[in-house]
Amino acid sequence: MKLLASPTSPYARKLRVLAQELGLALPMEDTAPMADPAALLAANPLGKVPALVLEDGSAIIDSPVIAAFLLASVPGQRLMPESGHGHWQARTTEALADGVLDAAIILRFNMAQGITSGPWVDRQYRAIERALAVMNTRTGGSGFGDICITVACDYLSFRFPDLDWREHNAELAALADRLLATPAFVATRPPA
Ligand SMILES: N[C@@H](CCC(=O)N[C@@H](CS)C(=O)NCC(=O)O)C(=O)O
Repeated sequence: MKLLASPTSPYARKLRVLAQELGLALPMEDTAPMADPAALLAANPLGKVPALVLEDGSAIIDSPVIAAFLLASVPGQRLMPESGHGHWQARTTEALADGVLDAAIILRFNMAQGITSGPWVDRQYRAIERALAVMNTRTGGSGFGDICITVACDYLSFRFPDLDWREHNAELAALADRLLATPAFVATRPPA
């Protein structure tokens, strides 16, 4: 299997860290989504990375679905409970962290068009702030949830260096300090 992804995609980083922690080989094919390469559109008509292409040529798309697939590939994995309350809470933490990324990416597309203020922009910043505050209370819930949170926080550091998410979120800062030093996070650091 191979992951169509770009080295700066935070959704892909979540999967690349997860695969390393699960002991799975997940070769990445460097794919620039905005260029609409044929291989990506064949795997994902939405034209988004990451997309996972399996040995038989079929594809799995959307990072939460791909994450669920990777986790299910390793019976007995310890990164997320396979069922019950802990399972759904871990997936909710993933949705919160992915939502921070979604809002950040909306802001970036707006910035690229010169839009840096207005109600829609403010709404994204407020969503990010609220989600960070809730994630700050959810660290340590599961290994997978902690990966998702750390990926989202580090993406903010990467793309929004002026947004000081550490200031009011001490638990997030402590988590990120610990996880960002691990080999899987170091190996998937986005290129400058
Ligand atoms: N919900 C998707 C979001 C993926 C996404 O937005 N990827 C960005 C790159 S980080 C992309 O491919 N953007 C191109 C586009 O929106 O056309 C996931 O979790 O995989």
